Amino acid sequence: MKSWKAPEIPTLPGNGPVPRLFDTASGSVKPAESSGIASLYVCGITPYDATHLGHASSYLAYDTLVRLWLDAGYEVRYAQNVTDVDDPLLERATKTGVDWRDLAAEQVELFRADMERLSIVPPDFYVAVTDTIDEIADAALRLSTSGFGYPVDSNGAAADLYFDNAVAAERSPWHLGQESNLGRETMLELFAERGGDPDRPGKRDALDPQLWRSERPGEPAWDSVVGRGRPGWHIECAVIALKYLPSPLTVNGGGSDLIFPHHEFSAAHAAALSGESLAGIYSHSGMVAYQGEKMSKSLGNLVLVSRLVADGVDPRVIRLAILAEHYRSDWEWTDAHLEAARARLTRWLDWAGTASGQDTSLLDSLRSTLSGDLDTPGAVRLIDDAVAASAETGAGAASGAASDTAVSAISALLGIDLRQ
Ligand code: 5CA
Ligand code: ZN
Repeated sequence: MKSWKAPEIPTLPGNGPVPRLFDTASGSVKPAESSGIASLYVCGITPYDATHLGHASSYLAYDTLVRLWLDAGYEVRYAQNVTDVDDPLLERATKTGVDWRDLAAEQVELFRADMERLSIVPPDFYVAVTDTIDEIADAALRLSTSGFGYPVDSNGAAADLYFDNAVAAERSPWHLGQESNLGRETMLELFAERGGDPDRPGKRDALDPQLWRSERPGEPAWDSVVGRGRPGWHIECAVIALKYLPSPLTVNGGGSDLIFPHHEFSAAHAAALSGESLAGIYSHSGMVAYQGEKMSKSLGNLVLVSRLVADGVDPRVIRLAILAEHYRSDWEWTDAHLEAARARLTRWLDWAGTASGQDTSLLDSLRSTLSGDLDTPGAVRLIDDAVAASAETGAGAASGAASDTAVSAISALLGIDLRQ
């Protein structure tokens, strides 16, 4: 599937350090390094109610990682999916009386436009689940025939397929909790909340996730080697990651609401399929709230990128408002964030208008700050300080005066183009 237009990234002198990134599985900050290509899989949208600021903050976090990898001199390979067949999408389509395919296509188009406006580096592989059904069914079959999967009867319909967590713990480099480090009680709660079915009779364990759902009346279904039906959620991302990227991934990323069950079981399926861990680092971005609760499609408390832009907000202001928060923190969007970012952009633009010369001092400090777990608020402070110092003292590199190199660094590393 086509992705979107890539932003222009200026070339900077020299290379930055390899970025370090917090890994949920080990609970530590680790170098996001690779001996070959740096590979990244980021979970994409379920295409309805796109693109809200929570989505934007998650894709912006991994955009920053890609920019730092490129600056470090790495070749990057990046894949992202679109969950274009899933219960919540089907429910929304039914409720609003539109065809689920039309809803998905329209929302993916809006998402692409928003990503382009926000200067987010596109994935090399932008992959719809509905274009990958055969590979996912093949993987479900392989898992079943090799003892990792088993059927569960479904009231007259053909059986559904489930993944056997206990077998995987014995026979693959994965065990339940490896990625999330959660206790069973918490897992059971989150599993029920986030699309799982702990109480389904016939499962060997309440937390075994579904690999394949056989056709139900009124639901989309595809003919496949495991019968007519559609894929389970976690196997989709495992199969797309394994198909398009070298294994193990350097980084598997997404919002923290995906830590369990989604990334735990994507890791499980991938380990059973490939014999290797899915990723070296499991990275998660924090949740953006609005009006006191997590911004979510189900609650409807959304601020859409396209709405802000239609209201005349410069996309750089949206980007800057999000970058001022650390990607791992949970925070609440308010109009004050927008106002602060608007004023900041104005100050930065005035400063950049006076740029001259190739002084690299700000570039050096941005590189070293950002490489510490994507510290964008720290980077924003560095630029604020330079701008403030230059306003006070007038001239001279040490006084924070703008250089052409500094302006290019802000564009390449933070994606804020101050030259227009
Ligand atoms: N299609 C699946 C992943 S395979 C999915 O979670 N789609 S989504 O549309 O619900 O979310 C897309 C991405 O945005 C996910 O990484 C999710 O964690 C992130 N996200 C959703 N809501 C928020 C929020 N309020 N704040 C931050 N990130 C969010
Ligand atoms: Zn996913």
